[in-house]
Amino acid sequence: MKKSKIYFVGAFLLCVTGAFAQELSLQPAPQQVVARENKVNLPSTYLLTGEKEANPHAVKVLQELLSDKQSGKNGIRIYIGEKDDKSVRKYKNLIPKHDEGYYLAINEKEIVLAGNDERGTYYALQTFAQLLKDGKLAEIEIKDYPSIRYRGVVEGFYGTPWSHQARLRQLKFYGENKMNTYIYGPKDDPYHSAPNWRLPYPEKEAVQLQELVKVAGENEVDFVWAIHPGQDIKWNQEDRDLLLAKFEKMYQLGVRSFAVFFDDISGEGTNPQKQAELLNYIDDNFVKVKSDVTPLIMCPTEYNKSWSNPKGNYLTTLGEKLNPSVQIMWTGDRVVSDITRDGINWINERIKRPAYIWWNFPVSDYVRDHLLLGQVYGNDTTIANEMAGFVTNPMEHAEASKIAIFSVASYAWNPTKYDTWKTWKDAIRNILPGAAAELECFAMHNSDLGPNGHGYRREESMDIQPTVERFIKSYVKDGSYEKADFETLQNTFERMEEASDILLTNTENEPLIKEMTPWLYQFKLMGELGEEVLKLVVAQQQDSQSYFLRKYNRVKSLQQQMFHTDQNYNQNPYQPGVKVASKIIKPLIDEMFVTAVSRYNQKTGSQLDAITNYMPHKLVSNVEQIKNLPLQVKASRILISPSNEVVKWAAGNVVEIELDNVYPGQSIDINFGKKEPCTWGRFEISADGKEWKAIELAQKDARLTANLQKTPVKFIRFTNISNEEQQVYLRQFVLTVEKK
Ligand code: LTM
Repeated sequence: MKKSKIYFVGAFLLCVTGAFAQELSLQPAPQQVVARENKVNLPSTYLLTGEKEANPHAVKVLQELLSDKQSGKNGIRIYIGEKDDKSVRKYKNLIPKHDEGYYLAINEKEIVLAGNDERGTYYALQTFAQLLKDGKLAEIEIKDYPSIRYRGVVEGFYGTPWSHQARLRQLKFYGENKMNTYIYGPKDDPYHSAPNWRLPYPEKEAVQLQELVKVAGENEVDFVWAIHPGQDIKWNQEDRDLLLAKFEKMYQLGVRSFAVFFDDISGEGTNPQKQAELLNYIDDNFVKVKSDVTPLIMCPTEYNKSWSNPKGNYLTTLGEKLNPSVQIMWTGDRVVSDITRDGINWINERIKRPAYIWWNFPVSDYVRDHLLLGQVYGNDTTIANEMAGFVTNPMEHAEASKIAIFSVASYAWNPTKYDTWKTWKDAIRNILPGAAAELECFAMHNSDLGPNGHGYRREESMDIQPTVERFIKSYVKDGSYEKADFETLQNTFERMEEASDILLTNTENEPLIKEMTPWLYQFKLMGELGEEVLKLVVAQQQDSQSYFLRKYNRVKSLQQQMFHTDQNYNQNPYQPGVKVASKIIKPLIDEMFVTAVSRYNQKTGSQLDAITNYMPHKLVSNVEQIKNLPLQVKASRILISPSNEVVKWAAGNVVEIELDNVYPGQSIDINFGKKEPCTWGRFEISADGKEWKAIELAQKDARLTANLQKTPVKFIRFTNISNEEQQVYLRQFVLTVEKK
């Protein structure tokens, strides 16, 4: 009898070394693996049993995998099918009794691919595909199933919706990584949201949606179509009928899973009683009437703890009134937050069912100048039983989002075996095998979001953090540093340049490179800048004035080129520009530059400027959702970075901007997303922060404007002078001044 070992894969990977371990590096990690240490050579002939009854999508994958082999009587036996199929009946007891579970066995005589259900068989095939490398298979037995029932993606961000081609690629990717859900809900699709949610899709879009539904099915993904009617819904029979008519239209396109979103709305549409009535109506008159529609999903208006009114009864009303089969989405303790045990217990108690998690990462619609390519971490790995589903809201960059999506697939399938670092590296190798080292370098330094209104931050540049801390501490103190640290930094900058060049010319995944191109340009410049600043550090210490000046001029030129990239690429109206390596590397380079230049100035009596880019103006506010929003400067315009969600602005609360100097004011342009006359607010300006002058704003639709007629201004403020909380959107808040 051969020696066998039972491992739970995380431990297993630690125990087995060398090439064997590599080949068994399965993602997501299976629940249980029994591996023997010898290999099976897949012969050129096979004898397949069960292909007529088994899940056709699984059979198709198998046939593709065996396309270079022949069917023949003396070949290896392959059994494929679902638990009650004749082909795999004798293995029935070995198949995990879980939805989407499967049993997979490979030995010299036979291969068994047996699902507890159709999707289980399909997932057995996906694991088999990973094991099948160069026609060589490890002798292995796997019993596997997902820990979380629904796993996938909610395309629920603001910004340019994914293209049709991008979505088709995504669906294939989900199937390969055992994700079973794609929720279609791009905020900027007008037929998903107000005002056009009542209308059918135009022909072209309808045909594309039909194709997406079909391709989702082929990849064993539920295509969930979501509607977002809350901003202008009327609680009457006419709108109910219109909503059902729209669902019926989508049903005719093939959709069998539906969601209703009530997030980011204000006014009448937020009433929980009415929302519950509508959803139950849809559930009773549509979902349950059709025999083939999956349970309805809803996203509440209070979709995170920080927004739930402690004195209100919004969530408990939904919990009590909504039909038990309706799934309720939840983003955690905040809009953007990681899911904890306490947090999920808190919500489950109120909604009387396990929450369906809408995880707002790597979505970047509130930090659009950043790419979020870092690791997925922070979610509790022991709460699978407390949640109904886990879907990630991605970036508008579909391919670049795959790093996080791959990781979420791994987390949601088997959270207790989820390995953050390994999965991140595997994700990168999966997405760009030919330039994985370069993508790793780029992703390592493009992970954090920068300061943002949600206060959500991520680790970045972890590989060099200790070096950076040591170097800066000693260099700033007395100009000394370890040679090894200097060399590490030099290598890092060199690697950044190399990685950018190699990625920019990569042809393996063109859509990915296209999405990343502006950031790759910027990353290369950042690497060059780092190298030049290190040279500046040396030149300053060597007292070589002419060399120092040469390097100083080059640094200035690189800074200008970076400014140019920032001003000309990715010019969206929200957070325009291109930020890279902003958490560790940029501050390091800036600090080295400032220190070297001021020491040079001191020594030589020169007055070279040591300005890096900085924000000279300040935002001060006691409006919770505004106070952490970044300011931006675009030429002579100073703006508050807009926010996507409804802002709750309490009576008396203020938003104030303090400029670094007094400037002749040109204009103010504010948009709170409301057409009703803005009688609740007062706008004022001041040159000294003591004497304030109220300025009348002209209103056209939702825009509030005034010409400031060169009045000297250093401070501006907007106050809620009404007696009640206002619910508004911060679509635009721009002050324009005259700059010399
Ligand atoms: O998170 C939810 C439920 N809704 C919106 C999303 O559409 C948006 O992408 C994220 C991140 O900005 N925030 C939201 O409030």
